[in-house]
Amino acid sequence: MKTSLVTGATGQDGSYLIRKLLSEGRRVCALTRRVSTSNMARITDLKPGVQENGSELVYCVGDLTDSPSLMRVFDEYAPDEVYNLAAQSDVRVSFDVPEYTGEVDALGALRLLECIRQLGLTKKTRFYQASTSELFGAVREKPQSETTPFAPRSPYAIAKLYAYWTTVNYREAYGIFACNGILFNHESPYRGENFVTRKITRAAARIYYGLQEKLRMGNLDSRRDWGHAQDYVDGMFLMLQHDYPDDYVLASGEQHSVREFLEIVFRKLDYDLEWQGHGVDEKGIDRRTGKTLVEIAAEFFRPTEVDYLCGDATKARKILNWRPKHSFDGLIEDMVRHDLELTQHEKKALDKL
Ligand code: NAP
Ligand code: G4F
Repeated sequence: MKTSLVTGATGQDGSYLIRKLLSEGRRVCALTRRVSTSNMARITDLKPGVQENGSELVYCVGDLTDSPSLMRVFDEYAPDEVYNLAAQSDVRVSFDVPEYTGEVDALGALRLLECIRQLGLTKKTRFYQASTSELFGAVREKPQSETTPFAPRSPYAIAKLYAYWTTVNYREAYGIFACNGILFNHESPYRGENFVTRKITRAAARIYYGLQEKLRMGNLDSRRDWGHAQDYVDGMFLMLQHDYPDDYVLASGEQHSVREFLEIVFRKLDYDLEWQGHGVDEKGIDRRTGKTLVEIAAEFFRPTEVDYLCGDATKARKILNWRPKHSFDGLIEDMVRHDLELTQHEKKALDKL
């Protein structure tokens, strides 16, 4: 049985990837870190031990800022595959904690690759690095592909750039089967509530059920290429099963503005947003009731923004036969439906008080 180590196991992608790997019959070592409140919400249903199909799940504790903990895990499990998903992944927050972001996102990847090298696993262990479309930053061409020059615009993207090149370097210098997945934004009902799509679907559902009055937003005009996380973890898996290591863009090839995303979500809940005013004074007002549902708040703007991302995933399609199954509207449906259900439960619990 092949052993796959997943860092960032408690995150959005980790929670989908663990399920995928278990369904493929792997022994999965899910790396979690010590935090003061539970971080297991997305994977509470995944119990350790041998699963029904014979696969196995093991939880191990480690932190990307702590080499000894990583060495211990590699020494114990000698994984056949490592998916490095762990990161301080919030771009805006990376401006507040730039050094920590570098520790986890840049040096964290280096520490894992050093475990492979120092423990003599270079011929055995395949390595996936969660690289990002944020590397393209102030984009040099549209759409962006594997050959588009990088121009990072945040401490997060700069840290990820270091990890990207470290992955390439360890592939070339030591022959490690190491791949970068340059993934464009991917969302799901498991997306953290700090990211814009989930913030919107969660707030819209709360407004719908009368638990919240309005939503405070940052830059509505930035454009992103949004896909569904489930499709993107399939792509990560394909990269490590291929005959040779390489770097791939995964993207939907469609892009939409934050404003459009808001309008579609609210329309699904029977609101009809009309925009009035400019800059931080702009408001989103429901045409039917005249109520202000969206306001702008300066705190959600970034010192430097990535205005436009749209990916070209031709290489992944041709070489890995990767194709996303979810449409943009299907993604929004999935998220809205989930958050309506979640909020309905919340409301029922509150009504009982
Ligand atoms: P996420 O939901 O924020 O999950 C991040 C994971 O990293 C969590 O499990 C978190 O643990 C863990 N982590 C954070 N700091 C750590 C540390 N010091 N040591 C060990 N684990 C640590 O992110 P995601 O959306 O699943 O993304 C997965 C990866 O893909 C990230 O590397 C992200 O930067 C990258 N990426 C994401 C996207 C996207 O659109 N989602 C696009 C491109 C690239 P806790 O649960 O304990 O906080
Ligand atoms: O949802 P976001 O925070 O995602 P962002 O910055 O694009 O980063 C995500 O995708 C990257 C891949 O390209 C990953 F590497 C990264 O780890 C993360 O998963 O913001 C999307 C856009 C930005 O332009 C932001 O300025 O939405 C804009 N935005 C407008 N109002 C907002 C808000 N973003 C957040 N988080 N909150 C707002 O209120």
